[in-house]
Amino acid sequence: MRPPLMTAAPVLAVVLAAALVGGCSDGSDGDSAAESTPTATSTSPSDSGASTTTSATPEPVVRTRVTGEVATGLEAPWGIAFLPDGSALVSERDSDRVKLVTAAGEVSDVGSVRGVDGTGEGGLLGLALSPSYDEDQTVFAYFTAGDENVVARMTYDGNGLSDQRTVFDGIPSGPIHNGGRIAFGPDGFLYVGTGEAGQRDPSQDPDDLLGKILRITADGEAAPGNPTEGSPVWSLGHRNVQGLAWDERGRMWASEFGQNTWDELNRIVPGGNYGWPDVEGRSSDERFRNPVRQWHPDVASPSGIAVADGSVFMAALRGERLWQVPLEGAGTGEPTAVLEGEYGRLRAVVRAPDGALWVLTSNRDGRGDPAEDDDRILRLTV
Ligand SMILES: [Ca+2]
Repeated sequence: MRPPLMTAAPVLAVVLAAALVGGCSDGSDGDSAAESTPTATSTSPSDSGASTTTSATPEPVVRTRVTGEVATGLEAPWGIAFLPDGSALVSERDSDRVKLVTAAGEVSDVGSVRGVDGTGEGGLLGLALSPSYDEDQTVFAYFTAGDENVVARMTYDGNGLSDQRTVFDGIPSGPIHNGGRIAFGPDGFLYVGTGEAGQRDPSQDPDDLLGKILRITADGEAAPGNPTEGSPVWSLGHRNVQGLAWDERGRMWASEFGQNTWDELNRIVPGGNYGWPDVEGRSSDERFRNPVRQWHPDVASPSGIAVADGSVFMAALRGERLWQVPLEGAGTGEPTAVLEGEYGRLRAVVRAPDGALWVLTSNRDGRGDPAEDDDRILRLTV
């Protein structure tokens, strides 16, 4: 099932490489350096099977391993937001319910989100906690409401959900590719990953909300300082963004589903055009920003991402594994994978307040092969 455990030597090499940031030979700024580094392709086009093996050796099992199951018996959990006390709110895509999961593994129901009406990949998707939750007890949710996807805010007072109010709407929905991840950035604004809802043209249209990363205020207005004043669009040319995270240097990362050839991990810059549908994965077209890493969909199909311990972690649905992409200077080190085939489809990964990673499985989303205890939340130490 897995290659034998490796020694700590590769890990040491990663640490050393990270310590030698100043010694990187490219000497240029992050994006262009990463994009022009030949080794920044995780899999070569001709050998996805072989490269899977290559990528899995050495595995970072010395550093990242499952230390427990926080919860079981969930139904297609999708979004997760940690509360100040270390418990988490978790959305279930198809039940419209929000669950409270404590660090000790107790699961309770805190209520439903009103107006969720989604089919296929739609439903109750991302959750995010207000940066000033201690004062306002506000939680944000992204969900499908019939023919559109919306962002709503509501109050969670420790017992239940109330005062629900839609703050952003009009994102067309579809049976596939509804995006759905939302997250507050270090700047205090809410970032929203949308999909293209199965349509090709909207991603390159700056006036269309599909195929974008949006940046809005807590009241749903276009955030000040966006590339086009008054527009919520932060970046364009995306296909289906379901993972958003920032590293310790404040750089923004996003995962994205490709069509048939390349899934992507992108470094997001304001106004950046990431190519879809004109290009999938890397290209030499200077109009578009290249992914920092790319994978074939059979080993990836990425949803949520998180940054922890100097790496981007990426939950893979079809790939049924957790990718770890070490951040090294201006670029990234060779990705490695853990949990390959062990827990099925993985929907989200998030860093808990205690530093552990929580990983949500997605085996009851209609495409998985659920075990009796699915879906689960796994706890990993990094
Ligand atoms: Ca792209």
